[in-house]
Amino acid sequence: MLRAQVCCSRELSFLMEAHDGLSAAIAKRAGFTGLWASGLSIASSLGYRDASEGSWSQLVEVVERIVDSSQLPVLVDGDGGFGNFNNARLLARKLHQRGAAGVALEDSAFPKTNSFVGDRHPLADIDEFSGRLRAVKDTVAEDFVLVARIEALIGGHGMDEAISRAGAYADAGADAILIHSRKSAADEVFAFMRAWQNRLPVVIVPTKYYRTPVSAYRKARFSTVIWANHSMRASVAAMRQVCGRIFAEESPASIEPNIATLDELFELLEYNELAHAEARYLPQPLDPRQ
Ligand code: SPV
Ligand code: MG
Repeated sequence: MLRAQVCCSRELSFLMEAHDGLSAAIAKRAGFTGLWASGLSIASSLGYRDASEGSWSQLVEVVERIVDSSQLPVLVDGDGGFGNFNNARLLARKLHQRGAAGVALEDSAFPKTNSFVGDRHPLADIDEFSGRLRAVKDTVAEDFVLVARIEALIGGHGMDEAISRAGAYADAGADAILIHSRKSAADEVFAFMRAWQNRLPVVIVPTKYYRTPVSAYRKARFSTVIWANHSMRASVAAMRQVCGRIFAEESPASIEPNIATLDELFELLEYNELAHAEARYLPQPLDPRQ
């Protein structure tokens, strides 16, 4: 249950990025018990920029594959909800229908810019964004987790703004707060945690401050850490290398030992289950000896 992982557990929990059914299956095999359907990673895998270029319906389609192939609780990066309260509640309802366990909505203005791109990060109006949260809460089932993501620190609006937004979003019914920071050290998120006093569980995304050991997050009583884009970035590095080598050498021979075998792929996606099902459900050929 995502609710247990994000909102209710006393233990620090982890969500691993997935951007398609394959990356979801790999994360599950590694041992992760919950996934983050990353907007950046999904956009990248579709060849879009993380700038509201993909549509909400494309997101919903990808999330369905992530859910199906992993059967894990999935928290979806819903950006700002793709519009106003009406678009946000429609998105949440569709994500719920496709099996997602929750959505994170961020208070950036539409069209969004990835938090690590540029310096121009206007925020949504606090009351208007709170209305989006309320609309989602009023629309989807009780067990669907709503995370309110605050971009005030990313946009340089300061800690007071971040705290006052967190308070408003808690009042609007959010189940947890995601506080995002682009600093290379974790000071900002720790300062937020001290000021916030755990009024709601707090989720973090240590993409830039990756050197901080997770023991520090446990001690500070964060609820959830999201590893937001690492499988996608790993695949970019691997695909670049493979494409470059095959192009240059006009042969895959030198990279063959370093890539997944076909048998690994078949095992990962459970081809044996299909073989068993075929034996059970397809008419079987007659034994020629009979
Ligand atoms: C994502 O994974 O799309 C996120 C996290 O929103 S970040 O890219 O760090 O903003
Ligand atoms: Mg995102």
